[in-house]
Amino acid sequence: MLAVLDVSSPALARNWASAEWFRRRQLAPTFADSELTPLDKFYVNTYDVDDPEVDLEKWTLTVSGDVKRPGEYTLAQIQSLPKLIQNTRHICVEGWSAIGKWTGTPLREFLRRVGADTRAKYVWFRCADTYSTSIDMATALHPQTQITFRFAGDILPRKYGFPMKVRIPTKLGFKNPKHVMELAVTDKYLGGYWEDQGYNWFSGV
Ligand SMILES: Nc1nc2c(c(=O)[nH]1)N[C@H]1C(S)=C(S)[C@@H](COP(=O)(O)O)O[C@H]1N2
Ligand SMILES: [Mo]
Repeated sequence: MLAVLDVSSPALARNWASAEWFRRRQLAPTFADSELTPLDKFYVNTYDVDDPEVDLEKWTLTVSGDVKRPGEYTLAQIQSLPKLIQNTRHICVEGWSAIGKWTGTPLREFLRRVGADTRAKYVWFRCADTYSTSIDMATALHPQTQITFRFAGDILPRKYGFPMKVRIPTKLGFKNPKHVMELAVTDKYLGGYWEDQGYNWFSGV
């Protein structure tokens, strides 16, 4: 059964108001279209496979943990949320960076719709290629943290994370999960693929 996307509460609104503090102080730079990295210079980085061959017919985003409306969300449901286009820089620890145009919905808007408990410490992501990462709640509520389904004006290409990635311009590249299958709101520290191998968990830019 599909969960329903709506409803807000004053308690959650207070939490988002406190997230304003974060918004005012730390916005990642944004760029003009003329500054976008040419697509043939936009690297693909994966620890294993570039395309885990997600079947869109079967794909849903599983939402679990401390949320009022857990369950399976379709891409159509997520795409019906307010959209935001951002030109931001992706920085990989392996020594490359690139400026891209990403379209999606603020993650905080989605968290609001699913009734996430924003007092929880973390949001954890599981990907189709078994990659994973997790972020602090303040970053999840940051206005530039985006559920992304379009890149450079097109459907997100498979090698860049089809059907959905989470774009976090305030974090290093490895904390931007591609091919996301599950999102969990939790107080439990669940680390991530590279984090478990010693990469700094916070890794802000
Ligand atoms: N599912 C998944 N997401 C991932 C990775 C991965 O291997 N699998 N690699 C990370 C790393 S290290 C980087 S730099 C970026 C690369 O994103 P891009 O291939 O879209 O440029 O994806 C991140 N997200
Ligand atoms: Mo990376």
